[in-house]
Amino acid sequence: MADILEKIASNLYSGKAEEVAELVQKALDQEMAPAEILSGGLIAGMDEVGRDFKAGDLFVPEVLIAARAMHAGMDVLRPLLTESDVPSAGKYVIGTVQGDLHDIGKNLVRMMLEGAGFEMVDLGTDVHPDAFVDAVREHQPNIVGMSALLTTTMVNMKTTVEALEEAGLRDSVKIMIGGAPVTAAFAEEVGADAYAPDAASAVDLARHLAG
Ligand code: B12
Repeated sequence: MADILEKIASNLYSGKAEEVAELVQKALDQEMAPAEILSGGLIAGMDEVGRDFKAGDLFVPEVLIAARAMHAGMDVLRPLLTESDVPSAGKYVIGTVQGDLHDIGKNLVRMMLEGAGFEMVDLGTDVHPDAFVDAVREHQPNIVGMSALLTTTMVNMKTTVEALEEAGLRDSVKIMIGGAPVTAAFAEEVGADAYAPDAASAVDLARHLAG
């Protein structure tokens, strides 16, 4: 069992998208739980990519190819993570903040929230504060979620909170933030309502905030 997770991780590391998708399907056929495949295979592989990228052993093109393989694996899991007949748990607008192109974590959070019954509006990456404001005005969500992976773009979470305040919309939504460099203390500092360290706790938190 663990062997297949290692294979998923190592194929993801090498950017073999087709193989990753096939292995994820194989793990599912062996009745492995989607959450286990996600954390023990896909996320474990991406963690290794992150470590070697940081150490200078991998470069942006390799990381991009690994990210594509991660998405291929996530595509296989998506129907299972989002399969549910539960009534809407609320509306949720999500996006990666301005200047930031990282979307793997955001997409995972979106998938898990979809699975928990939230109606998701995904604004994508590099989202300008005004685009968050427009989306809140248009969709009137219960919650807005922002993702940032760079220390240089985290500040745009504050800018977005301020833009919502200026538009008179701050009190109409709860704001959740996340991403590797983000902390609970930072959430407080920028005036967000909450922080979640991963997709599973994002679901618990969203249920709590929307309830
Ligand atoms: C993949 C990757 C890329 C890919 C992104 C592809 C894509 N489609 O996303 C590419 C190659 C494009 C890239 C580019 C760059 N990257 Co990059 N990248 C990474 C890497 C290796 C993995 C990130 C990832 O996907 N992790 C896996 C996911 C599942 O984890 P996650 O994002 O943290 O998400 C989880 C939680 O944080 C949380 N969460 C996330 N979002 C949200 C939102 C909400 C609302 C909530 C509640 C929770 C939540 O839940 C998620 C699931 O559990 C990291 C290293 C790392 N270990 O983080 C570097 C890293 C983030 N990148 C880094 C850098 C420097 C860059 C570049 C500047 C490199 C360059 N010189 O060009 C560019 C910047 C581009 C830009 N403008 O954004 C640095 C950032 C350093 C810093 N202190 O700011 C890192 C940390 C690598 C490093 N150690 O040096 N990168």
